[in-house]
Amino acid sequence: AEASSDSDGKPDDDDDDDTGLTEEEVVLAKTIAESPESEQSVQKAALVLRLREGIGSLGRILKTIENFKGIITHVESRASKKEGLQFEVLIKIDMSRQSLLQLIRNLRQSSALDGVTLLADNSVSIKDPWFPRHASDLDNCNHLMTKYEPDLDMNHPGFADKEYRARRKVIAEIAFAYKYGEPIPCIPYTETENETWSRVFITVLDLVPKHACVEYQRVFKKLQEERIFESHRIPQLQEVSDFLKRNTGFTLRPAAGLLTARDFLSSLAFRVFQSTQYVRHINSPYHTPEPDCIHELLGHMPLLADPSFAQFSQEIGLASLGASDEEIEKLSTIYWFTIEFGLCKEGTEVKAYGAGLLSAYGELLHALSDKCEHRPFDPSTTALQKYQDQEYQPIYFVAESFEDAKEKFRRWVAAMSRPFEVRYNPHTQRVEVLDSV
Ligand code: HBI
Ligand code: NLE
Ligand code: FE
Repeated sequence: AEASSDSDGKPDDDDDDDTGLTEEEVVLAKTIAESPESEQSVQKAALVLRLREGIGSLGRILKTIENFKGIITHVESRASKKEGLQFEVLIKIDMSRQSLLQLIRNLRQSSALDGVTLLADNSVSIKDPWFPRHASDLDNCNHLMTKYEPDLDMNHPGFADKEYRARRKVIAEIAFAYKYGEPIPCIPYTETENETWSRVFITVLDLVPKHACVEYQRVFKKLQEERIFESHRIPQLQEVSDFLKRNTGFTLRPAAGLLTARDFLSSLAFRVFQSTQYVRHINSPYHTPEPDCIHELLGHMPLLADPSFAQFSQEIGLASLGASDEEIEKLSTIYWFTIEFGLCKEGTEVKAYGAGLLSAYGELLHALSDKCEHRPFDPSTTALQKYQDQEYQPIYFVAESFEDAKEKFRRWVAAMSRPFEVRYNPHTQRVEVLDSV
């Protein structure tokens, strides 16, 4: 860029250390380097290296790139006009973002080099952002939010409980180590953990007939008949995942905690639900702001086994792939006020279908009382509603039905800015990208 072409006073016309890549591509290289998603996935990158002492050191440098597991696809060198810098070398590499960043750090320390510039490869375009294309790509989507960590948050009920914190670590490790296709490890839950489950389960069982929507009740019964839901023990994620698979094709994968909204939503596109596996602290059984497996199991599982609801969930996921940050925020808000805290009409009555209500006895009663406000679900206004996740919600949105919510959601998504369409192919289990321009 840089000083030399500016200092000679002439316009910067593709001589010197400029390799003919546009400014746009350089910006793109930066966004790739900064994007949080694709740490493990292989990407195309191009580096311009300025060699200090002739081409002789190139061999060593290529070796270094190979050591960092980069696959070199192109090498081009030319003499530099800059004084003291004898060669400039353009190297195109396929490698994971993480290794690329390590490589660049390593090269910058080399005395043989006077500079390293990262450029984008022409084949990477802005219209083609990275997002998972197959459920196995979700192995790369494990980015946690730094929220509700019992280790870090003094208000967490587990903060002062050393044993609880150690337990959370063990269970989180299982999720971090998990890879697509593996069975979900079984957790032998402790007596205390099963006791916490029992308390919540019994209260929910009591309220379901009156307050839960019929779809929830239907699957809940089925789960009881199949002895997956029992009051004395926490179901294992694997058996619940098998149950979902038989009913709607949804499966579970273990999540270490609260994922970023982008990672969390993208899984839904593949009918994969990221489920925590740890249990809330025994001291706060009836309400916790963070998701735990009691919330996932009692709140989410019944409706993920309902075909219409499963379809709605997947469509939110598909809409999130390649969406902008602002759109992700809106989709999260819609997720929040439907799947998490949604109410729906049933004849003249209002029932709960949101998982955060069906796993929290206190809030379920609150949501159906006159202490809060009910508004009709309408994606364009619901998507803009601010919310907090600490206390009971002051506002809930009421859908006419799942079918109606889906219809309205589809019309709203169609107006999103994405320059391409995505479609899930159930035969290959891949997301296909269709250019619409
Ligand atoms: N991560 N594990 C997990 N569980 C959630 O329910 C969850 C999440 N990350 C983000 C998130 N929910 C919300 O932003 C949703 O509104 C998308
Ligand atoms: N408040 C819910 C519960 O206590 O079960 C969890 C909500 C997670 C978003
Ligand atoms: Fe949830």
